[in-house]
Amino acid sequence: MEEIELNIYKTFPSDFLWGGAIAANQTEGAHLEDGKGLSIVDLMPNGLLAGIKEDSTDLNLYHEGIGLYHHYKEDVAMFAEMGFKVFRTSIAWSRIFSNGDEMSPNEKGLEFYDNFFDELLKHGIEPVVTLSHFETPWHLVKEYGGWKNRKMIDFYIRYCETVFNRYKGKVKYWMGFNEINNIYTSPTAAGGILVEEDENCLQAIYQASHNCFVASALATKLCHEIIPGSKMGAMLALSAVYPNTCHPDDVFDTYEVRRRSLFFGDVLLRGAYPTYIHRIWDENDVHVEMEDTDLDLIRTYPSDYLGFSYYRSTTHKAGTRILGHTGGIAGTPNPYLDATPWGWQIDSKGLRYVCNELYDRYQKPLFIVENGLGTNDELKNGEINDDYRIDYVRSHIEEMKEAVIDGVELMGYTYWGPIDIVSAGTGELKKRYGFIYVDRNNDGTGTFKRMKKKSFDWYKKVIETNGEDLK
Ligand code: P53
Repeated sequence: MEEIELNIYKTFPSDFLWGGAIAANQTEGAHLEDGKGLSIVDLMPNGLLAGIKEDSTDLNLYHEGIGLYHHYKEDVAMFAEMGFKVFRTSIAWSRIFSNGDEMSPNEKGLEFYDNFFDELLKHGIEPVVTLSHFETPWHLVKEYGGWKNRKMIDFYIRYCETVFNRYKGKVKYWMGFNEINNIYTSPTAAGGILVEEDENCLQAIYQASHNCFVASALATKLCHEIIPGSKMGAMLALSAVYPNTCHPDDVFDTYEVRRRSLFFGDVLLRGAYPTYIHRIWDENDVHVEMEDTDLDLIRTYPSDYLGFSYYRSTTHKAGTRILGHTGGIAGTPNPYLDATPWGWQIDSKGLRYVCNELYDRYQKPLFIVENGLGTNDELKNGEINDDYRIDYVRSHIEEMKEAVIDGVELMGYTYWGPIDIVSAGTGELKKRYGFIYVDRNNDGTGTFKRMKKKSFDWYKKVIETNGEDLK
């Protein structure tokens, strides 16, 4: 009998990728600087949940972000001090192709990421790059209808080819589309489309998704060809969803809600449309246009790993499903959990649950690329004692370790917002995630000065001990 080699871990593997994660649009600022064009968030002053407001005069905090475009050396030095092995950020597509449909890239934009990635590598930090993080160039949405239009595949692939060639010696880990499954609730941010009042919303969503799946397959192919040994990940929002009660209707409806998210993983990781989607399409009059070779491409070039965000759990009551409309799944209160001031229920056990659920389903490596606590921080005598943040991260890392012992293949953990950033959901700065405080406020005041919070040294020790010392 052949001997089977078992990967049995009692704790995190020694090459576990500890680090932090941000997105270009929530941090860089430098609005329209060095040839950057408009991206969708530039027209979302109140965040993605409020959506596009074309003529709004409201303050848009994304325009200045936390000034990372000019502060990145100082910031990278602080990430290095915490011992980050990896750092996840996105490339702002509209810095490379300002409108999105140009034939040649903007050299200034390319130079910025060369410098940024070099700075990370100089400190021994490997970049992990999201290609599209709620950052579709506005021109492509307005003029072409965004991802509803198949032409987007060509624009996206031109952008991918440009950055793969440019950064091939610097970046090995990539992700195609941030939280693509959020297209149901945030079609513009996650799917780069505008849904008209009189339009069949699900038709638009599934057509755009299909175009993204083809683009992802082509990008994965290109990535492997241009950068040998590289890994292309899918990226989904996969916080946990529980049934509101043990009533079979709640249980089954919750399963259906979850499936709507896992659908994206099913296509991107297993390389095929699952059978259950046909009933959904049929009942909603959805007809997805495909070209002959699309399904072949999707099958031949699946994603290499699954990156996902996990913040909380929600509970779901049968009949309250509002997929396909902005606003999201509100959920019912869970009496067993505490919530943040933003109503996000804190549930570390849910992370172990989700890791097991996803690994059972896909048997591909998982990468927790977002997890963190966004809340108010109070500055007292020049200090921030964010023990609540330490508690949050500690309990999630404990459950992550359990998942590793359960047998889940976990590549790494990048804490979301290791430095305070502008929130994606609500476009504000008051909802802080950082181990590093940034002096910048909702009303646009502040010096952009950086300062360590108590959690900074704590996270440094966690990485130093490979997740052993969580005290
Ligand atoms: P914020 C919910 C709502 C909006 C964006 O969110 C979200 C989610 C969580 O699934 O997605 C991610 O900033 C996103 C990040 C974002 C983070 O969650 O509203 O990938 O860009 O910042 C946290 O607190």
